[in-house]
Amino acid sequence: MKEIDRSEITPKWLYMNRRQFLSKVSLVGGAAVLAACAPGVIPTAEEEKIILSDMLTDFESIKTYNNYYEFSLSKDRVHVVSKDFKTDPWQVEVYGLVENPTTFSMQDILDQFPQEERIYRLRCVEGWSMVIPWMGFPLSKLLDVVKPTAEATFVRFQTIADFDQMPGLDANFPWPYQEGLRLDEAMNDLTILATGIYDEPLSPSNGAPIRLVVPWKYGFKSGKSLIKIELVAEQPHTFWNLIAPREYGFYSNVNPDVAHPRWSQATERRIGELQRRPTLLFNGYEEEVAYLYEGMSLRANY
Ligand SMILES: Nc1nc2c(c(=O)[nH]1)N[C@H]1C(S)=C(S)[C@@H](COP(=O)(O)O)O[C@H]1N2
Ligand SMILES: [Mo]
Repeated sequence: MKEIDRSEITPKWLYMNRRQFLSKVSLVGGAAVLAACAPGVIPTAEEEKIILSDMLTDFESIKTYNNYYEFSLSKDRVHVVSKDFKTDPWQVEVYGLVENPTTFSMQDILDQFPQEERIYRLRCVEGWSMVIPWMGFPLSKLLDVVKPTAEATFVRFQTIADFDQMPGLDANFPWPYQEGLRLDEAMNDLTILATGIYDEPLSPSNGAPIRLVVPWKYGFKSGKSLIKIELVAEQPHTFWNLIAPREYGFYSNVNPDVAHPRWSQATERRIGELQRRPTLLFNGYEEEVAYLYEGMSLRANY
């Protein structure tokens, strides 16, 4: 009989030792947690409660409860319809207003950019959330290689639209799925390109083989299965903004005080929990990103 590996049945935070755990979760916490993780500082019971309140979402839910419209509009069908999605060979073309336009194969990317774990909250604009242990690397590392020119002000992200493999493309939407960030948002250290979750390569349902993750914005900004990254001078069109401009703005920062026209954003349902919990400004990453929006109305720039 094959013995069950502890890691198959135990949430990762339980088998990591406490110190490792605290250093890793620092990224999901707020100010109190960051303070608690300074070297030599032991968190108070109150701080530890905040840390433990952001427990990782179980891997099964992360892989089987998905928004990925190119495959299916039903969250619980995406993983079924996408399971044989071919992601090898795969290339990501980085071009536009850059000194060194480069087409990276997935192998180039894994060879050139050391992968690190980033545990982030993910908040969908629909009002549910997860805590996901991504593997990936800061997008800024890749942009440093291609060197945006002085005219580059925005980054446009384009994801794959493969009619042979993606039945959801039959739906009448403005394909391909596109997203955008201001260049300074793209350069922020929290913005990553993810290639794995829980020490495994991304499943197709989560955006294999490489996807964007911008944890302080609603989940739809984090485009899956990227094939193009273009540096541009003008704010790019984005998929959801084209469909419903009054409902989905370019910025889409998580904000409990700015309601969606059809529902409140004040609370969220964390997958795996029964009670709703309060939604945090910038999804809890205010300390890291508030500087990007100084002097800007977050209501006008929704
Ligand atoms: N290409 C593409 N990327 C996408 C989507 C999509 O439909 N197509 N859905 C977005 C939405 S609405 C969310 S909430 C997240 C969900 O990511 P997850 O399924 O990995 O949790 O992916 C985003 N990226
Ligand atoms: Mo979403």
